[in-house]
Amino acid sequence: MWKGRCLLLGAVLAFAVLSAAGILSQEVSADSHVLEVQLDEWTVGFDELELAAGRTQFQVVNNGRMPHNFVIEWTNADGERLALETPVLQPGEEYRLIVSLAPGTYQALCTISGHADLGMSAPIVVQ
Ligand SMILES: [Cu+2]
Repeated sequence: MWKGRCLLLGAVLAFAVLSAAGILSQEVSADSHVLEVQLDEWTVGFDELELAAGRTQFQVVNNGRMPHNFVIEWTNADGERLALETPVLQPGEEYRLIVSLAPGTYQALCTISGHADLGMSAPIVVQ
C-alpha cells in the first residue's frame, strides 16, 4: 500500500496552508503537521486542502451518524493507483493517520459505496 518513492522522511519544518479556513484546525509540532479531519454526511471536512510536502498527521474523527473512512488516493509515475486509508470508523470513532506526502495531487475520499458521489471527496494538493 505504500511505495518508497512517496516516502519523504526528515522533511524540514513547514506549515500547512489551509484553503478551507475555519473548517480544519491546525497545529505544528517539531516535525509534522497535525490536521483534524471531521467526517460527516456528506463531507470529508474540507473542499480542497493544500499541504506542504512531508509528514502530516491526520486526526480523523467521524462526526456523522453512519460509518465512514478516510482514504488518500493517488497515481504514481508508473500509473499505479495507491492509497493510504483509515479503517472504517463508526460514529464518534477517531483514528490517527500519519503520512509522508511528496508534492503532487491526491484525492481524499470515503470509499464506502456511494459516499464519494454524495460529496465525501475532495482534492489534496501537496507542494
Ligand atoms: Cu462515508
